[in-house]
Amino acid sequence: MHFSPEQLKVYFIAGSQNTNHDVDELISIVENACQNGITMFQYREKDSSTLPFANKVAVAQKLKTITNQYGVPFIIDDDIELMRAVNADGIHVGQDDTKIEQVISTCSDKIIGLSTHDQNEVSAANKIDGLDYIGIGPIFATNSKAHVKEAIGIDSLVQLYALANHPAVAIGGIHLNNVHDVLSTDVDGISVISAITKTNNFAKTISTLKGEL
Ligand code: TZP
Ligand code: MG
Repeated sequence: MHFSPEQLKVYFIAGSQNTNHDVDELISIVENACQNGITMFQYREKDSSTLPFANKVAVAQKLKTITNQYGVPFIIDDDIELMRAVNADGIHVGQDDTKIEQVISTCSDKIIGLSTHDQNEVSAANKIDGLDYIGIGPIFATNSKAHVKEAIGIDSLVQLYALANHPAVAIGGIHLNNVHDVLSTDVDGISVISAITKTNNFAKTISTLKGEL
């Protein structure tokens, strides 16, 4: 799938660890999120995830069938083998994951994203050809990621986005009560886990994350 920065607008991330290891609930949430307007999805089995590879492939295939129906790009977190197994649209890696150089050289046909946290990481990302977008964060404190780095806040988001020469999505602790501050920056989009996995109103949550409400 061709990448365009508008796809970053509401970038939902989830894996079985975000639904108490209930895979059916994960699938149902992703379907609801697609129906209500997310623009990109990342399947992220990490942290306390216990799914064996074969199960990840089975879940990823189901999720990709759903996201395809809605034209939502399907991205895999840090697993080239899984990405290939289901012919996902892209791959996202963090600084301590599979090296971005390896991802670029082996996945040039895919959408490629990289997480960044500070000026050094954004400057280094600026020099990487073939990178489609960066994540900047965590913006606020979050419980959704193990070993998460310190929250950087809105002022640092503005500075890092100004420095960046790739489209960027803000991530970490973004909820309906603080998304307005993030939307007031120029950042291309908002990425969330719990704002969507824990919502009881998908339509309202996703519209608010888009800045429509
Ligand atoms: N990377 C940086 S913060 C984060 C990830 C995967 C977790 C975001 O989850 P939430 O629930 O939106 O804070
Ligand atoms: Mg990652």
